[in-house]
Amino acid sequence: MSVPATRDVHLVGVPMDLGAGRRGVDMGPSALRLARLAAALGELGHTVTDHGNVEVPVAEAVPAHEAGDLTARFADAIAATTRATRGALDGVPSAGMPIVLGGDHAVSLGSVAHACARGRTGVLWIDAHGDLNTPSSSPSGNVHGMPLAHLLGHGDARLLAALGEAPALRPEDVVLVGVRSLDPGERALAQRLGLMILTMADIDRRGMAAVADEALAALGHVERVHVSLDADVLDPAVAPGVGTPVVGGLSYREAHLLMELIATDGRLTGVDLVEVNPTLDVQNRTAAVMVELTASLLGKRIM
Ligand SMILES: [Mn+2]
Repeated sequence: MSVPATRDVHLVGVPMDLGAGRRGVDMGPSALRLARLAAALGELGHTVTDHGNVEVPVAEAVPAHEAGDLTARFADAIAATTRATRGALDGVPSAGMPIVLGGDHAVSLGSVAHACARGRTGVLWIDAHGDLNTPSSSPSGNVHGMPLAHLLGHGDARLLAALGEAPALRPEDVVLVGVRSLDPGERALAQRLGLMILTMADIDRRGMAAVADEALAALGHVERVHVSLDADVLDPAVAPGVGTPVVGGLSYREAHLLMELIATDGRLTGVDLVEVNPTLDVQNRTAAVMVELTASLLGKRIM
């Protein structure tokens, strides 16, 4: 089994909770740093540079009319943060591996757009949800339920403009893994685009090893693979510190196996660690699990 060479890892925090329905996920970058993310990767031989945090508007300081846009709450502020995130990632050398610390999943608007601008990139969206709503389909107006739809070119014009010049992500360049909660509009968009969604039922029936192989094979046509890891893909018993928990998620071992198989594949070019909410967590357990999974993703092995 091949193990990836040591990498030049770059941490970029995006302390944003504007896309989430529940506050506190803006403390995610701190929780991940406190859980010794840099040290865990350093112990594997990687060099780690921490770029600090992108500046993100505070919800209370955003004009009330924008916060009250019930179809895409805080869209202007999230668009600005998307641009700022892309700008911060420009500081990562092209051979480096960015790890974006969220923040709610809307931080991936910036990270995935940036990855795609550097070259055609396959995305593994590892999540309990589809994040495929648009302002017209979203039941909540919370943008953290919409980033993947926007990256695919569908949704709010302000958010789409913030993704930059890179062409939208192609449907065949995305695989969702671990999904167990889709809104009707999300299911319709996924079917219209022909997205590959590997659900918890697929993992139950065929096992994680087969599902991971299937996901990576579906992205066999790209040289770059970006992992967008939402903590809520894990079972809430493993990762209680998330804003939108859904029962029946990945076990600790299933999640590690998925990370190990992605690492072995050798095409990983970037990672998002999102939706860790310390205010809902138990003694930083969720951040600790996310750090352990990141170590597996970057080559940690039992033997
Ligand atoms: Mn998500």
